[in-house]
Amino acid sequence: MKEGHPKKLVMFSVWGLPRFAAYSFILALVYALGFITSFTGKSKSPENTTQVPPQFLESDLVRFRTKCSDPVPSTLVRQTILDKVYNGSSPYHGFPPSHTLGLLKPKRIKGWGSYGAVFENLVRRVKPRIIIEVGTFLGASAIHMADLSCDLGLKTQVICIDDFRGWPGFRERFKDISMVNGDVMLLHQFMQNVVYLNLTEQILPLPFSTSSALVKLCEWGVMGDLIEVDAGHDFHSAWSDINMAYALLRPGGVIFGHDYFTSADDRGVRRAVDLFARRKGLFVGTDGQHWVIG
Ligand SMILES: C[S@@+](CC[C@H](N)C(=O)[O-])C[C@H]1O[C@@H](n2cnc3c(N)ncnc32)[C@H](O)[C@@H]1O
Ligand SMILES: *[C@@H]1O[C@H](CO)[C@@H](O)[C@H](O)[C@H]1NC(C)=O
Ligand SMILES: *[C@@H]1O[C@H](CO)[C@@H](O)[C@H](O)[C@H]1NC(C)=O
Ligand SMILES: CC(=O)N[C@H]1CO[C@H](CO)[C@@H](O)[C@@H]1O
Repeated sequence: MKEGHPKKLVMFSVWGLPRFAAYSFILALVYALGFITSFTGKSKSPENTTQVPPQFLESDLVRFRTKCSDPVPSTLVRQTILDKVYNGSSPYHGFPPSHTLGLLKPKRIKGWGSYGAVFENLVRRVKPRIIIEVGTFLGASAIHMADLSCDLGLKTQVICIDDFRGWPGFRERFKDISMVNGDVMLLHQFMQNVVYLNLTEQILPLPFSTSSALVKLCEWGVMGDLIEVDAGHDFHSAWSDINMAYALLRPGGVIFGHDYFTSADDRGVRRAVDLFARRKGLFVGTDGQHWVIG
């Protein structure tokens, strides 16, 4: 390629372009060549690449925090989250604000297998004081678990982790959920459902990505007696959610989740659950479409 310069120079002089234009062109060409070779040179330089031993990569994939801070008593969990996330006051205070009032339905609930027998079976068995739900959407399963707990006379808090974005394209199936400048009203419709059903003292949203919320709950010592995992259904999401959520499980508690049998991501949930159980030496039970550990 280096022989290209003089040829171009000759052609220019033949065309009789002004000297200045020709020089500028050559300057630009040389600059571009230097730029390109500097790039290709870098990527080809083996002494500048660090060889990472493969066993390090693999152990990173299975390394999760397993020990959290000392557990906060169940009676203080709600206040802990109000203080850490909501500046000490309930997010339901003054809800709904005037700018979303007209965009919400009095009640709009839709879930998937959210009323399966597994919920009643586990609430009866575990008698949870704290339920952590990873993946809430409009609150069908959270509300169902809060109702079941109330029926048993338990004073149960349900902590609902969800970014309340749904998933890309979910509005194709939920056209009635309003969107304002790209902001879908999932969080507010979920809260409206909770308000409508008088469950604001039992159910608290934690509107963040599952991993960022689970990291913080571990740091704050917020543990769950019953933990439901029902967020991302691809292998890597489920794998990370299950591992991180398990660190929050109180001794004797139960962790469970939906879609053990669905085909999403080549049965991503099931592969993640099975791998997790195998590594921990745990037994996976099933109840309808749900997996249950504990
Ligand atoms: C299947 S829905 C939950 C349904 C609910 N458990 C029920 O039965 O009514 C999954 C939810 O997980 C949430 N989600 C998925 N990936 C997430 C992530 N990485 N962080 C936070 N939320 C997530 C979505 O916003 C969605 O609302
Ligand atoms: C948090 O609450 C206190 C009162 O308890 C108030 O003075 C303060 O402005 C609030 N901060 C924010 C960021 O809302
Ligand atoms: C919620 O509480 C209000 C006022 O106490 C009551 O009128 C209403 O029937 C309750 N709704 C439900 C679904 O329990
Ligand atoms: C870490 C390392 O080997 N860095 C080298 C990368 O390549 C430049 C020159 O191309 C060297 O100067 C560095 O020492």
